[in-house]
Amino acid sequence: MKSSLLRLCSLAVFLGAAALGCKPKNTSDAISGDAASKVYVAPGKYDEFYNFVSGGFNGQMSVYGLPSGRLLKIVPIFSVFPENGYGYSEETKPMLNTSHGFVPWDDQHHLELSQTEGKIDGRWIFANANNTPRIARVDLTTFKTAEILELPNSAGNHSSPFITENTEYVVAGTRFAVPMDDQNGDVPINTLRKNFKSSISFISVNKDSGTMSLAFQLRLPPIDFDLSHSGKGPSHDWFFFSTYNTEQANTLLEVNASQRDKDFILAVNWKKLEAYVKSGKGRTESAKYAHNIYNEQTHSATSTIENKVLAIDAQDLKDICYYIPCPKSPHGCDVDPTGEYIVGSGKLAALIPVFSFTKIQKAIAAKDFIGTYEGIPVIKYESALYGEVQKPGLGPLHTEFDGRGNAITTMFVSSEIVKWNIKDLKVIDRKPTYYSPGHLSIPGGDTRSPNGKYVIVYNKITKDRYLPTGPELAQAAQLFDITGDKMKLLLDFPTVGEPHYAQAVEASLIKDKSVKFFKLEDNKHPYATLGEKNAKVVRNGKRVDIYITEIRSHFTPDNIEGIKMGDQVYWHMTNLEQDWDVPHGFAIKSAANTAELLVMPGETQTLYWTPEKPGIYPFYCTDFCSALHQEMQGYVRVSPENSNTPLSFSTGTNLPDSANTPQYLKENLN
Ligand code: RUQ
Ligand code: CUA
Repeated sequence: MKSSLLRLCSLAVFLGAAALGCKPKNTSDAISGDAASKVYVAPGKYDEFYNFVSGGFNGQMSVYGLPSGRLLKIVPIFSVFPENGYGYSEETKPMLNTSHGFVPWDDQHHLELSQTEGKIDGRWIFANANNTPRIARVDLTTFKTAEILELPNSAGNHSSPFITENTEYVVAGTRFAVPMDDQNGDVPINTLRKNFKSSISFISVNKDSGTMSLAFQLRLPPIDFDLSHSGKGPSHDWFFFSTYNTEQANTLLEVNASQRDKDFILAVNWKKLEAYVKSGKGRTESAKYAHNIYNEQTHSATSTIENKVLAIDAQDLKDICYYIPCPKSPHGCDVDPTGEYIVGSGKLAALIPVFSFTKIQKAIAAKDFIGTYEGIPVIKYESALYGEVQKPGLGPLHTEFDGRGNAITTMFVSSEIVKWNIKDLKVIDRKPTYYSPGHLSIPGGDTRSPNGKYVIVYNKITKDRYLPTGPELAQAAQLFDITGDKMKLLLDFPTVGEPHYAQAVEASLIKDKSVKFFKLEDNKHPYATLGEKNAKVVRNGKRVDIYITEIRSHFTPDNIEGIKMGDQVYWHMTNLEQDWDVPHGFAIKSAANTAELLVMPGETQTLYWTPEKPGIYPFYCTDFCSALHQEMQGYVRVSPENSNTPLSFSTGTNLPDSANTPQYLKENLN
């Protein structure tokens, strides 16, 4: 206990001193003279890259253009989004359904673009939710969340979503060890070592449709997975995971999970594992998890609860899993473009170990193990090690590659990025960042073919960088030119949410495939109204379906009477426009928790409404769609439950009662 406390104290002193001591002094010095022209994208011109940035605690993904740093879009994934009604409309609510019910907010850390032969193919981007473990697939033709798959037997889904080179699998490692879902979880917390397990989920991805399915889960000893990356080229069949808490502590991990000098990188031969599963080696366990799919034809999501998972134990398979000791609580686990070098970044280490895939294979063949950890062989550190980067900086977290034989690593504690050569492990350059960088991203920087033009760094702390905005400050991204030996800071801009991992890709791979509007003739929504003449209001007992259309600049119908108290009203809003960039909105007064919609051209979205008292309720369009946008409005009348107001609806025919015409209008004064 005493030694634990001592360690904690010395660690705190070390981290504190480093954070103070290394804060760069003169921040303006760091900017090179021609920086502005390098990031200037003239009005009307496109950026060269899309930058997809995780939102952290906002649960969304944001999309920026690079090099300008212009925010292009926020794509809602795991949290409701009032900007476009995601999670509010009847069609999108099922996307946020889980085995625990509707979850409106999650924590999104990592993004991974789909790949073909180790190169980004621009089709989909995968995202993880940590808190209620899920993996999502975003379609890059619509920039919409197309699918969300919940993961059973997992908690704090951090080590995900990392993919194999042909997007065969999306892989997700659990952060927390937990009792398995089909076991009694009512056990003392300090029986972790006996009653808890860790799992890695393998999610298969359909080559054509992208549809995901939980193929199998690998069960492992109860240690925490942090990050991962798949092998490439020669190491294609392998997956690598960083772990921490090999101490198997269940309390005060800050101290108790920093006891051992080394934790592990776990190497998994997923190809062999897949073969074992195909030969029937798994067992079926009961589990409960949601699988949500958005259908672009019906413009609607469905949520299905699955109830089985195939599980397979690492300890039973002697040639699948190997632990490699890695110093000081490794965080990032990054594989270079050749697939030969695996970089483990120990958060508390004063060096960066680089492992060699060839040496790992030799060590496995020669059984060069120092022992086993709960039945899994542990390779001797020196036998797996290619070499160590000495004195790289303090607090290495993440590494990306420039495709020219160099790696760039973020140093959280010493607030810098450090460029080093993979072959000779020599530091080439270091540049301060403002402050405490987490992830970094080079376009294609974790694939076989990076585009080494820029690195963009995501900082955790901004302090004095921008105008103060109260206690909550934006995080910052910083863009560096990395084409020369020396890295040059070009731009720094605030971001939304808290970025963790990000990906970037040449815009040319995505921009021309972008959907401009949904074709009305393809709209298979069961409540679509494909022309104004089809607009109607249909009563079925207490349920009222309003088939309503929007086109510049009116609703059909825009006068509705005969709605009664106790009715369950569904406003099915179809946007009839067939042109790019003409959404219409919908807002109705006092519509409880779903007050608004935003509907894209050709799309149908539904707002559920239960009137709260008899009266007149105005509704209007919320998106400035034309010069007469402000005129895009209407009324609905709600009568008592027992009234006999007939159901009626119209646009343009329910003219004002002439008995009440004001004199001014009668005289037609202008
Ligand atoms: S993490 S700042 Cu959630 Cu990827 Cu390293
Ligand atoms: Cu439609 Cu404004």
